[in-house]
Amino acid sequence: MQQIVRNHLIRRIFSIYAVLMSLLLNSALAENTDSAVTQVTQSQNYVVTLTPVSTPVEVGEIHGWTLTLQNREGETVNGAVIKVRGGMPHHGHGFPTHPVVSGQLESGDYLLEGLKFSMKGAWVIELNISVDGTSDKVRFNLDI
Ligand SMILES: [Cu+2]
Repeated sequence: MQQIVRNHLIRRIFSIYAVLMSLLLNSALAENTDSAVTQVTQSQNYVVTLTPVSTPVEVGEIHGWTLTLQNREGETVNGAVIKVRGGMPHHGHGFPTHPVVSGQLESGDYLLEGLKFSMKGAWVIELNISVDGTSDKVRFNLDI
């Protein structure tokens, strides 16, 4: 009788463990997709999505982001020149590094390199996007 009770307990503990593990896995996956951020540019020419190359985005580490640039029809925009600015407006300082958009990847995405958040808090990333001599701007507010 005791053996049956013990087996039942063990099975119960394992099923609780399995449920907990799947919850943890799901929240990790959700976190991954949540870290991508999308904004429409000021003049509404483009839709820009920033996705960290790896998560979590740690304070004090240099990391890269992929930048997806699409027009209003959802088509990839090629040959854009993208300048990066930003910092912490509430603290009156910029980035501790000089992040750049180095070029376009084979996938059509752009790579934003050298970004570092030197402390926790509210950060802003501003992108100036020039395509064939026409410029547009977009601003991302990130809570790091
Ligand atoms: Cu600061």
